[in-house]
Amino acid sequence: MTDTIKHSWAEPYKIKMVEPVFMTTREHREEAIKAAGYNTFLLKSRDVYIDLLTDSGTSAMSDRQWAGLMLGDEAYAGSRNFYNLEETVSKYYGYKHLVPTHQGRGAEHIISQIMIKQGDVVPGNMYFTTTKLHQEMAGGKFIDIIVDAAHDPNSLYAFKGDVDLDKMQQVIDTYGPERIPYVSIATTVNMAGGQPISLGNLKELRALTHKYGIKIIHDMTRVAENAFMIQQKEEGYQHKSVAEITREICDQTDGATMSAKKDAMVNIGGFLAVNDDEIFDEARNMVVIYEGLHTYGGMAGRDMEALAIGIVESVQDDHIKARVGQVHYLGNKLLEFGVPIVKPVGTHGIFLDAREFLPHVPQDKFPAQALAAELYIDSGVRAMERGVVSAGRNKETGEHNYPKLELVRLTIPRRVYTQAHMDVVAESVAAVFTGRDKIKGLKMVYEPKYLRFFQARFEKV
Ligand code: PLI
Repeated sequence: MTDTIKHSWAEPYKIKMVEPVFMTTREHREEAIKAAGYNTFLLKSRDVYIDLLTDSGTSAMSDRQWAGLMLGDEAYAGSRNFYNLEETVSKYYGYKHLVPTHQGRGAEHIISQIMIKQGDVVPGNMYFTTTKLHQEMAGGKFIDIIVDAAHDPNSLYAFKGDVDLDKMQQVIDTYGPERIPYVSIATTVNMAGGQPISLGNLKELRALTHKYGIKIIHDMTRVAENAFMIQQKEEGYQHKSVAEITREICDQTDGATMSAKKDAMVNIGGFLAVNDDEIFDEARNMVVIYEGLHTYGGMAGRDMEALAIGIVESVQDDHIKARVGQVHYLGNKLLEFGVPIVKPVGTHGIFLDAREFLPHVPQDKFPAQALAAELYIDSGVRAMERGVVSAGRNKETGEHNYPKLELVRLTIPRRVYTQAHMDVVAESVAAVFTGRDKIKGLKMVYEPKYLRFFQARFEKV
């Protein structure tokens, strides 16, 4: 890391092009969110001022990535951009084989179908929506083995993404290793509030699973952010670069699914990467059915080039320090305002604790969904529900899953917004917090079968 800026997270870039956004009135926003069924996913982006829905595919590419688009080799087979991407993945992440996919869930689909059989169980450090659904659709059952602290928004434990090794041992004892195709380990646990796993814990998990011949599949969507937190907080890693720590994380695992739309700062893309030759062979067979030929897998050549460049940029210490620094700037402002958020502050966004924010709204009236709608009405800031709506229904009983965490995620796209935008967001959240007593819950009036949070519709109760 360069030391020209010692005490600030200021951005290591300057702005070359801008995209105007629209300012709207409160009346306009009240109409817009009603028309969207109080679901921020159903708003038109034209009606949004500061878009913190997601950090997925919303980052600003660098001038080098844009230049990379011009080097697209759009041959159907054997594009040179594929080989460049393959070499980059191997150099920075260390995985032997690469199968490109159109985005992360494409890779999740393929690995789940290859590795999971009916009746299997898949332990993991908290669920992610699409990952869990693909595991279930392949016949598996997800079992949460994350440390208890991850479910407590006020626990200050530094590595809330850690696995509880006793829980892992219990899963092995209960089901037997033959029913565990792999352990699903995310770096930067999204649903826990963007919380990191420590390398010490991952190495212990590696030792335990190795004893039973169980593989580890890594959801490496935000691995560089996790590596930065290890550098900052884990004993013994202060003098290692984010790139070195990223590689060390990947080396503990047997394969990975990647949504390149996050860490790697492309607008679309992803991949499956594995070390096992046989799994690779099957994955290459499957990718041609669902994604595209194995040398493009749903991505254009130019997208693979931008991705290869984005991977290199994503592990630069100065970049990641500014990226996480901006998230922490917003988090610290909200803490100063006394707003309840998940602590410690994570790396890709701030998560409002809707239970504590709206204690008078019961979980079956969707407090986080209602809070996200109010925030939009107040300032045009678009956030996302990460609570009971996202958790879906229990596959066996049909009841809502009631997660301990009922959160609203303010997700920060990379290299897109300024410190002044963060101030507007913080002030708006504080204003909604001041008027919180008047906020009422919602009822669900339309519920899609899969991943309901994307398209569900609500009305005010
Ligand atoms: O959106 P995809 O299909 O490229 O990736 C799915 C996916 C997998 N794992 C994790 C940890 C994710 O965060 C993820 C997608 N996340 C989205 C879209 C988000 O808004 O967080």
